[in-house]
Amino acid sequence: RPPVSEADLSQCEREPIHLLGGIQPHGVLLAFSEPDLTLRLVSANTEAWLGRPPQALLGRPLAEVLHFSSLVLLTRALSQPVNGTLRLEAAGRFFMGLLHRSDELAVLELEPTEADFSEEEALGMVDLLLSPLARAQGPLGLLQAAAEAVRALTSFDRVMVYRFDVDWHGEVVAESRDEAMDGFLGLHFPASDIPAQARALYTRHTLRLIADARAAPVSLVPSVLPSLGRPLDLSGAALRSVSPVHLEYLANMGVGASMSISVLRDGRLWGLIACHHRTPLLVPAATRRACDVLSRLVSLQLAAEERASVSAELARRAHLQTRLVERLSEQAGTLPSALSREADLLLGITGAGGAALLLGEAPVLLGATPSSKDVVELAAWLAGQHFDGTFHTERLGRLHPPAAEYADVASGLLAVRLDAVTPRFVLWFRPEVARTVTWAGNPQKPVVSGPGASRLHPRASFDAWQETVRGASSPWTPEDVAAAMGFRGALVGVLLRHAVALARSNV
Ligand code: BLA
Repeated sequence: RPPVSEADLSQCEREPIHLLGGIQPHGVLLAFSEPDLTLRLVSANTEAWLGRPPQALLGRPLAEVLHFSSLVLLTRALSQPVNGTLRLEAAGRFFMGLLHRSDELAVLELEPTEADFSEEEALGMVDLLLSPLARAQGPLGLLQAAAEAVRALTSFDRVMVYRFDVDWHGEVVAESRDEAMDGFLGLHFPASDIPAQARALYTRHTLRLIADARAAPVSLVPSVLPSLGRPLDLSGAALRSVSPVHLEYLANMGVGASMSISVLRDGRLWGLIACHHRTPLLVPAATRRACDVLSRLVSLQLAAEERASVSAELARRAHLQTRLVERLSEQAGTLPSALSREADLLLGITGAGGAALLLGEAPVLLGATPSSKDVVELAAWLAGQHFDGTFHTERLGRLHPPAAEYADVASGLLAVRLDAVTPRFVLWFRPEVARTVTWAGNPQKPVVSGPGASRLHPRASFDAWQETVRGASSPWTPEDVAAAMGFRGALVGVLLRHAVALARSNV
């Protein structure tokens, strides 16, 4: 395989990965027309698996390949709306058959299979499938249990749960691995590692197995469909061959086999359960289905657990805010000094690293903030911005260039303005996220050289990710913004009471 060049890398998003015109060599593909069941396209490796070369099969009826009883099974499956896996006999051996339709052909993929699962094995599998759901343990505990269950089901050397962020970069949030494998837990990777068309495909087809990352692909015969002038669309084919760029990425990671199971939330790709093995690993079709079911169960449970943890978080913030307002009402002295005594509460309600209060007098700074002078200048700029109640950004430096100087403490800004007339604000700051993430891999590991290789190395990939998030904080969630609004309302109330008390004492 020729090395991947920088030019290939810049084409990443445009590579038509469903039209590469090849399959992985661990099975055979037969495409036939209906209802005549005549073979129209086959993979080039039929002789090895079925004893007849492609030219001897094309134009022939499928009945010449499949055992009669298997043909009956297949015909029945063709009339069903959902196509599962079929145990089929051909050329004197058993295969797992996977059936789907593409480009007006029925596509049958055959994978060699070992003996059927025993009833005990099948029940053991169900136990494993349900094991992550058994304990209520919060979203991260659930994902950790899911990684462990997939590893137990498949025997992969490393199983990770990879969660996408809003900008499609991702983070490894749970991991179960053989001790000899590098750990990736906590590492972030750029969005380009899994390009948009691959993510789209994983949304529709939720399991992807690369059984041998070093194996050469097998071509299809004919390579181009005469009616369409392009290769057969392999979007739905389990055997679909792999982009050479991704194969190089896997090689650089020392991965011999990989499997990814999509985790969807509300029909959207939330993350992947990503599995690695040092050597080739042919995960049987039944085990793959079990993993797919597990991932769907986990995603349902995750939605429930996340709802619970969001409401717990909202309750916690509401509690902090009540305490804060109580303290402010109790405490004598000016409001800013009362607020600065409650710095932890004030930062806690929005999850900020620092805050500034501009209530008319000199700014009061709490936690990690820009300098007083910078804060005054920032407030003057904010006073000229039109916003309704709150203003927030993860990249202040882009909107307000002087802020690039203090991106380390204030890449993120969440601001509330107390009223429309006076420029009084509460500002919350968040640091640049790149500073809050650490590389957990082995920095001594040699980086592979060659064109493209440096960007396709997970270590370099991490550096690239750090580049893309320079000047950005972690995002403000709707809960953070709601908490800021809530605090603004409470603060305005406290200010009013102070003003009334002041007016009374002056009478
Ligand atoms: C696919 N890239 C993937 C997949 C993963 C990753 C999980 C799914 C297929 C699989 O399971 O192997 C990326 N794997 C990771 C990441 C981690 C991991 C981030 O283990 C972190 C721990 N890849 C690149 C670049 C390109 C690229 C620069 O790094 C540009 C061409 C392409 N990645 C690429 C393509 C696929 C892919 C084309 C689709 C492969 C396919 O399904 O055919």
